[in-house]
Amino acid sequence: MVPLIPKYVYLFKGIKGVSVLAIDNVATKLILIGDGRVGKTSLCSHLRTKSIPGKYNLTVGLNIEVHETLMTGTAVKLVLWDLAGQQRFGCIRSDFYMGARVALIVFDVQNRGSFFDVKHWIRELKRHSPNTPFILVGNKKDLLKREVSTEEAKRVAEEYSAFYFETSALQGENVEELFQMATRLALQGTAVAY
Ligand SMILES: Nc1nc2c(ncn2[C@@H]2O[C@H](COP(=O)(O)OP(=O)(O)O)[C@@H](O)[C@H]2O)c(=O)[nH]1
Ligand SMILES: [Mg+2]
Repeated sequence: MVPLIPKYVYLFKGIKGVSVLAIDNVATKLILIGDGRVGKTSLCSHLRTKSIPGKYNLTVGLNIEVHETLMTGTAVKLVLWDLAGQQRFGCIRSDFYMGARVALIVFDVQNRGSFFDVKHWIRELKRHSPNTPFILVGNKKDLLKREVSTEEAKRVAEEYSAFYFETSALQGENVEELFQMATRLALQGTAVAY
């Protein structure tokens, strides 16, 4: 009986391997936009330990990372497009927006200017990719000296029928929930059950 055990395990691994391959091609593009230093890269970093190594492309000033997640049993590759520099709205190439299934528009709750610029980022997203849904993200919620209240940010999100999340990329608060919701939005209208 002993030699049968490794054989059985091998067969089981084989079946598992096939099923993983079958669902492996569910990939979806997420972009992060917002002023510099609001925490876009930090939000991605929080997911990094669970991510497979992504591509770092200096030429176009982009960090592209792949984060694997599960949506009710289906493996999904969330491809995160994060600008490597401190680009301003109006300066970003249109191929950055192309094919984006969901966008995170991030501001810093301690920086009123970054909240003010949210409207410009929304306009830019609508211009390049009018059908891409977005989530408004107020980051650095761990900081006590706020310049933007939750109510105020919620009102802007409601204006565009968007979700609003408050996160702390530093402490990891609400980050997992944010990306789960983003994945849900990204997969809307695809054949994947979630
Ligand atoms: N207190 C606090 N600092 C943060 C948070 N997220 C990012 N930071 C800090 O803000 C700075 C800019 O973050 P970064 O992720 O590079 O911003 P990006 O330019 O939007 O990608 C860094 O010094 C981070 O450590 C947060 O949630 N709370
Ligand atoms: Mg960055």
